[in-house]
Amino acid sequence: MQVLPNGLKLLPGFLSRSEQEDLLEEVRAKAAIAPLFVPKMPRTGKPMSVRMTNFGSLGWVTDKEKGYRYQPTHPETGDPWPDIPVKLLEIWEEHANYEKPPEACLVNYYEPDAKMGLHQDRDEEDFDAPVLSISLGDRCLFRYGGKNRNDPTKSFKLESGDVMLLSGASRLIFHGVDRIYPGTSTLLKREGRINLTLRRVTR
Ligand code: MD3
Ligand code: FE
Repeated sequence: MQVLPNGLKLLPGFLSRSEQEDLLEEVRAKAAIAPLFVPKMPRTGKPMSVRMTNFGSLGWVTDKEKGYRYQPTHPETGDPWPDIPVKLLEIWEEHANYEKPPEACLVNYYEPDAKMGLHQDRDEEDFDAPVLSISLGDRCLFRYGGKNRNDPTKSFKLESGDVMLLSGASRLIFHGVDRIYPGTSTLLKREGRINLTLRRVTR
């Protein structure tokens, strides 16, 4: 495990190819029930370039009218989110070092030209719980800074199968995805990247 500045922990190549394939298969099956949706920015309604869905008792959604929030149902189907894959619960159990299980698994799907601007994750009640991220598919350029937007940033590449743990000081750092490198992984059927983030929302 690599520990980067601000206590951000990286486990490169944590998942084997066959573990990635199994996980992807499960994500695909669950995303067929809870389809990817286009998140819209609060107030402006501007679409984000990433598409999303969620698994778990709570899912992160955003739209023009109600903004960023967690809710128990899919914004378009109105159905409860599918369960979090057991494999992901096991990874949390082993590596999160936190007594309660995750409530949300946010699924971000990046087309080759998608990105995510620098932001903090502050929509959870519980900032003591870590966030655990798993990358699948094409490589990306991940950027992170400090707790203030103007703090200097560093960037590194995240690859398919990498796991990242954001706990302690790293939990409230600014972070984003500058770009995807299309065609750098053969895991997905087409170009693009999937990121799964496990979070505890309530205390
Ligand atoms: C650092 N996702 O969903 S994962 C997000 O690759 C998000 O899709 C990115 O940022 C992605 O909010 C980055 C790594 C990550 C996730 C959550 C964090 C880094 C984080 C929360 C706090 C600090
Ligand atoms: Fe984030």
